[in-house]
Amino acid sequence: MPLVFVYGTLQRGGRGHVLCGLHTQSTLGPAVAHALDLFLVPGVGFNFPAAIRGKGTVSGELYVVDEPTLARMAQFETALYAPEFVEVTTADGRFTYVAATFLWAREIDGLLPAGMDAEGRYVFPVSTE
Ligand code: PCA
Repeated sequence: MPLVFVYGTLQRGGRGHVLCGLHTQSTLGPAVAHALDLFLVPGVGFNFPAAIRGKGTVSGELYVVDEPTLARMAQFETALYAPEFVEVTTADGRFTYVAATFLWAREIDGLLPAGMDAEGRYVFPVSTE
């Protein structure tokens, strides 16, 4: 079954998490994705995150999902994002995998750089969205 890294609204507590049924799927827990940069797309009342290939590390969560869940996630992300493979390491640093993730598929002109946590990893905090 597909391994999927989520870093935005699909994270636990985010708007898309239960909607897509991710709460019913197995998780490998918190993880970081490599060689990405993270921006914020300004929205009405909230910003949403946009990761692209880059030099940074992005904090998120890793899931093993079934095909129906993956299909719901792709539908939720719309054509603004495209599924691509990235290297992801579990937060405990023990395991590195290649996982699918939804990268921003549009221009980044006008987007804001996302914030970082104490370890210098880009982070989109779902609790404050
Ligand atoms: N949803 C996807 C990509 C960005 C977003 O807000 C995610 O959580 O990984």
